[in-house]
Amino acid sequence: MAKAQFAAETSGRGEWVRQPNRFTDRITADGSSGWPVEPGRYRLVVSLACPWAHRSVIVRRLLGLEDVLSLGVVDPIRDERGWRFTLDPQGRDPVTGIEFLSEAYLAADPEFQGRYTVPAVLDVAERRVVTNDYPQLTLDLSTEWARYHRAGAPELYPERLRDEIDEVNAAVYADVNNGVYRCGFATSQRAYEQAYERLFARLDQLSERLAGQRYLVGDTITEADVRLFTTLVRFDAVYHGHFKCNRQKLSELPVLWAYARDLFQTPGFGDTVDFDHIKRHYYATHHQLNPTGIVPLGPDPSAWHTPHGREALGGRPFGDGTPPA
Ligand SMILES: N[C@@H](CCC(=O)N[C@@H](CS)C(=O)NCC(=O)O)C(=O)O
Repeated sequence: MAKAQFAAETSGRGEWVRQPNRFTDRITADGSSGWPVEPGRYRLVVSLACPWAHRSVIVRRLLGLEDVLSLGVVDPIRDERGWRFTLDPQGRDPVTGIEFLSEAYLAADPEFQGRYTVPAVLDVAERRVVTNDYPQLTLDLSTEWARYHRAGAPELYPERLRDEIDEVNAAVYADVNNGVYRCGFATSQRAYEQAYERLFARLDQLSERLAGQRYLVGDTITEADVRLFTTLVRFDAVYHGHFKCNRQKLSELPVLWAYARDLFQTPGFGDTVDFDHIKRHYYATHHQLNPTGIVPLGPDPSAWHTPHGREALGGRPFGDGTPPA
């Protein structure tokens, strides 16, 4: 991230303030937005390092949308031009032909001056961004794309639980998903301490909630679990050290650690995690936090596969549906 941009997202009190999502068009079943759901028309571009993008990778897989919405993965290391397709042959995304994600942002708005962020959904033919609105994106995959879900896809955003899911998501976003960034990117002691207190107070509250129930809302996995998982799975690998979220490690918070392992071992979750991309991205691109760019070797990821015992709480991960293949 460029220094100037970093400064632009820091308040006078040293608090990190995230930029709004600029492209908020929606892809809809009835096409009323001008962007109809259509197999093969769009491409989801993600970094496997990014927790916001990771949500969409999990939801796409849980719902079985792989053949309908293709996936482009950028190099975890950005240069000053932003996310690159350097993992692909000739350094180009094989479907859209672009080298940098910025090309798709500037095709949508030549005046755009914000950060070129993942996840982004591109219109393949026009090679332009349709949306980078990551919170709406996963909800739309659950609802607007329903016609193309696999048989047995779980209901991640069931109508009867939406209010409760939205409420949990709002708190988890403010204090946990974005809270770790507010710790890591704070530029004053006070802003860091406030973010840290809020983060761990919320984690304590979530521990209490999850002590007696297997999932956050209802008795099956939902969008709420997806959103909490993507932060928890990065916690010990990057947030604990790099972002100074270090009251405890996740692995020292028994309820949340078991909950996170339970999800990790659920098809669609752990099989979408790439610790190499995660660690290299955070430690090697935030130069203001880690000027040497050295990437730590630990922690040992094998602990994610140990028994969690959460089956004893009941719950039916996929409800009446089935796990993805
Ligand atoms: N779109 C949101 C969230 C997505 C986001 O922050 N993605 C990060 C990766 S985790 C990104 O793409 N950053 C690019 C950059 O900072 O230049 C935002 O602008 O803050």
